[in-house]
Amino acid sequence: MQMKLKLAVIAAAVVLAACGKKEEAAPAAAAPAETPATLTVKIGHVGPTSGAIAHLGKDNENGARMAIEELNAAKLTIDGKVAVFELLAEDDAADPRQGTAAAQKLIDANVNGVIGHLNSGTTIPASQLYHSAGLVQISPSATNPTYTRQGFPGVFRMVADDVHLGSTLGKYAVETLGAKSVAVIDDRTAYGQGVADEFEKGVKAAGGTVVGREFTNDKATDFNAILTSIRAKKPDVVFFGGMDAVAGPMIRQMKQLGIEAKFMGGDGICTSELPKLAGDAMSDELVYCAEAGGVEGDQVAVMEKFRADFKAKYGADVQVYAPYVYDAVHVMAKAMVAANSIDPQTYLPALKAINHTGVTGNIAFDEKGDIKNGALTLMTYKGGARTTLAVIR
Ligand code: ABU
Repeated sequence: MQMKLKLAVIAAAVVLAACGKKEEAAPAAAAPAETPATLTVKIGHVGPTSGAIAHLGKDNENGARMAIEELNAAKLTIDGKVAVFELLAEDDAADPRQGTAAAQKLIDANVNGVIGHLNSGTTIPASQLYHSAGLVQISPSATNPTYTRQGFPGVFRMVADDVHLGSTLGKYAVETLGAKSVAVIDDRTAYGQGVADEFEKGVKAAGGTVVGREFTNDKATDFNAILTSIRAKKPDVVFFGGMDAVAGPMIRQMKQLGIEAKFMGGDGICTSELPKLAGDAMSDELVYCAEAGGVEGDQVAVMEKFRADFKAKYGADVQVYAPYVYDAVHVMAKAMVAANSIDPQTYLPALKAINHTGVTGNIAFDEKGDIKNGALTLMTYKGGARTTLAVIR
């Protein structure tokens, strides 16, 4: 037994010695490559990705996704770390209550900034919550002037507002289309009513007459009663303050009722989708509208490339606002890099001072947060596609 025990001890010692020798003989392992520290940057986005204008909400959201992918590929450094941008996308269904619920969700998730919302009716109430939470918000498309007139330091708008939009369209109706009388319909939303009021003022200032004012809502599909009333007044132009999902069926019903007036609207109807929504009622040069932004000169090719890249990536034409969302994400990131911080209150001064040439042109904001030197693009539809008539500043 004793001998067996001795042998076992010797065997164990040999194994241990061999192990030790092996370890000693192993070449020194190379130090593992240091992984650079990362910083997660949460960007909130809100738009209506469900409901009648989901096509517009998805357009916006894809604009944000495209920018986020590019930012991540660029491996920007903020505070000595590689910034990893994360998109937190929420749906507000263009409904003011869902808008504030979505805003609260993003605030609770501690986002570092918000791009949105798409509609004025959701953007304005949500802006109160973002302001109270100390967040920065850039709306790519809400055009009601109230948004930037509340005295909130953290609000920004990428496009011209309804005062600019409505008054320009009113003047255009009288002076260029030669309208002597117009009828006005709005959908009673913050955007629709506001832009229609400004259109009325523009028509009157240019010497035109408003022969009728009617109301509908943003979910309506039957306009027979209001269009019949308008037909009796024989206007040269029917202006609609609202979105394309309502404008399309309205244009169809105008044709059914034999109304031959031109149809006008703001940026809410000035979409790639409108010809589909209006169907065979969409004849050439029947509809006039304006996008609340625009590019000229060398920037046209930049915008065209963006549109081609967007279509290749998402299999859909840009509706209206995707390029403005894309630029909004980029200017927010640029301000973070300039301030070397993702804290909204720290990068806010850099955003206020931003000067960036994006796909939508030069981006700088005035003291209220509105785009400086904002453009409008007047458009009509020919062959079922948007056709630019003029870019106006
Ligand atoms: N600007 C047109 C659509 C968005 C809005 O409600 O303002």
